[in-house]
Amino acid sequence: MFIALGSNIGNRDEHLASGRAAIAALNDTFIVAASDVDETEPLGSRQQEKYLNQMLAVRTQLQPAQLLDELQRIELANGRTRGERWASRTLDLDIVAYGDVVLRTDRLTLPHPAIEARDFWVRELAQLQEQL
Ligand code: A4P
Ligand code: MG
Repeated sequence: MFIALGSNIGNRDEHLASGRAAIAALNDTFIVAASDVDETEPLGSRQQEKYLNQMLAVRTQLQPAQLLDELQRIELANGRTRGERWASRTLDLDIVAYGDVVLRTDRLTLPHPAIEARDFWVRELAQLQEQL
């Protein structure tokens, strides 16, 4: 199971570290590998600060919807406000893939539709595969 972290406001390194710690603290959940932290140009046309992005390989007993609840709680605890889509954010946590699960509900699409479209995700996934 892979979780992508992104931050482009404030102390980005601290937001990622805090996200990693909160994920590691979830019940029956373990971070088994971490990619490098990448600094990336903001996607899309709007003016934004650069992002720090990172991906984690995680083992968890939580079901996808439960995991999404927890990730959204962690985002909020890290000062995330939900305005317009793709707005700047302190911490974004996306489930990139959950095993072989294919899902399309109002709340959750798996695998994440951008899994092959983002160069940095492809690079980070490759780094994780090497460690597993
Ligand atoms: N949702 C559906 N599927 C998933 C999933 N697999 N993982 C729903 C997580 N959430 C999922 O997300 C909107 C809704 O997507 C959630 O309520 C959830 O039910 P959000 O985090 O509130 O909004 P968002 O992040 O602005 O939208 P979205 O579509 O998740 O955008 P992305 O893909 O997160 O892109 N540029 C760089 N360089 N690096 C980035 O990381 N990220 C974004 C946002 C834009 N530009 C970026 C980056
Ligand atoms: Mg998101």
